[in-house]
Amino acid sequence: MRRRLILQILIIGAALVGLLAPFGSTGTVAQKASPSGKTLAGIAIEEYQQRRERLMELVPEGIVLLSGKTEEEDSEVEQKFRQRSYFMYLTGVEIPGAILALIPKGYGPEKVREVLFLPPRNPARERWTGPKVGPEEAVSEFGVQRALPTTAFENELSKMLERAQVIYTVVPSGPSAPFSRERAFIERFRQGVEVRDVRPLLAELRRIKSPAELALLREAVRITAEAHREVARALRPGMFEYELEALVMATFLRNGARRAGFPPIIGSGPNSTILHYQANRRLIAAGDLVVVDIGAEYEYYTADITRTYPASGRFTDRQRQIYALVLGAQKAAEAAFRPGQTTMRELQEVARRFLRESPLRSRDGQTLDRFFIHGLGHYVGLDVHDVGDYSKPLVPGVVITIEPGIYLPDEQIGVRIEDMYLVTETGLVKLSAHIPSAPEEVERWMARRTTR
Ligand SMILES: [Mn+2]
Repeated sequence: MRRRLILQILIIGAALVGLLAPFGSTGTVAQKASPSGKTLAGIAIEEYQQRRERLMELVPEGIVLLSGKTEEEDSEVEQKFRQRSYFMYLTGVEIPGAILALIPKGYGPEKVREVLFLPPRNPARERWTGPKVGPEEAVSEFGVQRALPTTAFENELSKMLERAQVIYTVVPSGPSAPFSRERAFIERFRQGVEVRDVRPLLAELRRIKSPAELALLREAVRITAEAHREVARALRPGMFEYELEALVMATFLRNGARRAGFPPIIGSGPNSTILHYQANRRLIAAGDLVVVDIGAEYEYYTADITRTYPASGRFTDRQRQIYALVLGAQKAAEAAFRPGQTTMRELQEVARRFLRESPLRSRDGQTLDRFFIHGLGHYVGLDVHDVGDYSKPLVPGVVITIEPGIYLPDEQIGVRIEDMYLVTETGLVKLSAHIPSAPEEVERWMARRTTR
């Protein structure tokens, strides 16, 4: 339920020289999948090659230009580097300042079809940040056809453009787009060349997850389930919300997650009714409900799973009624699902109707669907709110959340239950099914709490 900037602007050509940042470790989950034995962030380099090939098939008449993330220029303190999701999807490369060019028709005497531009190596800098892959090593390390220093980019680009009529890239959008460096760059090359947005094409590729991606997502779910178990065992009145946040983050990192896929939401009492509550500063009181909406990011794939806990270990009657209704809405959506036919919007309508038909009311007599104030779910993947068209039927290979919620501020009752599902040929597979969600199961889970 958090709105992240999932479609961050990709740069083409801007900031050709970036500082070098840590080159990420490779994972263990999907390493078997690579004939060459080489993986980048848990995905075989052959799979990255296939992704680039599939994109090139979609744009035979054009070229694709994508820029990776550069180092934050206005940040006082170095941040951990996270590659932009679109760039990561096509390359697995985590070197700041990289640029990818795909030329389906090929260019130059060798008819090269893919070029990765990397900042030249900087030995003095590497004393600080560790050895980096430079253009010389990139062909073997990353499985790209050709690698060149970013200093050669403009020169090469004019050769690539000789036979292409269309540039596919991430076209900046939003209020600041006209002032962006990306826009200025596009304008320079606009003469005689059409610029189109590559995002819809990439979003459709990213919507369907490969077996290797699913393995990483399952690991992210496993780690997130661990964190929920720790929360259920530790939670009691008199704790601060941030103590649970600390437990969650420790569990993520201890289990090999790179980071949280989004800031953990630990909302108790009145905060349980604030959808994107992230301050996590409140002292938890007896009788509170505590919404815990968390997701570990394993390699680049994030989980997103919410449970709502009674701080005292038992739901009150009213809390239990609301909780059961939310759970019922989730089950109604599950039951209505038909692979390859149902859309997210239809599921949403099923859940809404379920809430509307309940005899339960708010204090002022309204039906409770009026207090389900967000969408029922979303795709999950490289981004927590992953890309993909929501008007399309949910086909095998997509991974979604189903997360109904009811928020009653004047009763300090907020309940959200969120699980992750893989769509298969036969229906939904609930990836987070092993995390208790029935009210009595949650209470039993919490009853094993350690006493202090
Ligand atoms: Mn979510």
